Amino acid sequence: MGNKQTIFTDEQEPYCSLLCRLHGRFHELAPHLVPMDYTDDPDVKIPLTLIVNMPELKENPFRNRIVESFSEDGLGNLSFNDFVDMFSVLSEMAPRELKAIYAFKIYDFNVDNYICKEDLEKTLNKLTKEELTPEEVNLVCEKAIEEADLDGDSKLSFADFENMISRAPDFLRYRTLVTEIIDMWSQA
Ligand SMILES: [Ca+2]
Ligand SMILES: [Ca+2]
Repeated sequence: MGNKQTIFTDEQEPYCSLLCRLHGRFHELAPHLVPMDYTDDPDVKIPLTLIVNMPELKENPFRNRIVESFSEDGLGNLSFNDFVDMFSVLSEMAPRELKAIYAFKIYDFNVDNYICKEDLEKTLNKLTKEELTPEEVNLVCEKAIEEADLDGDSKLSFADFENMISRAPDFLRYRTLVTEIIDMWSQA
């Protein structure tokens, strides 16, 4: 599981029954791949194509990026540990900081550890269901980077991204970009 954080904050439900329930969901997705007995921690992974059709994800415009971001093999396949991590972070109760870390990964489409203008354009187009003209998208993304880019390299590191989130209330008229980044998780 590497050093990824797995945080259960759903106090309504005991840890064990939550884990059992998630295992049940994992098994249901691919009964032919996933054994019921997990005592030996079998090396089983479920492909992205099966995961993205789950009710929690199938309406989410970022479903593929979400699954890829939690996939330790980077190919979109999820082990049970990856699957548990994904549900922990998607949980309404997950700390904002942890959501921000994964939001950054998700919007970093080309996985270079920066959010550049192209990443931001893809993000905005998905969030607004392509209702904005290309000129509007261009303007918003340019302005967002200009305002959040602390070190002036014209792309957003995680520190810049945190800066963008903290400035959300002033974030042009498209503050929704940032609030939705956070809110979409709790709706997932
Ligand atoms: Ca990037
Ligand atoms: Ca920067």
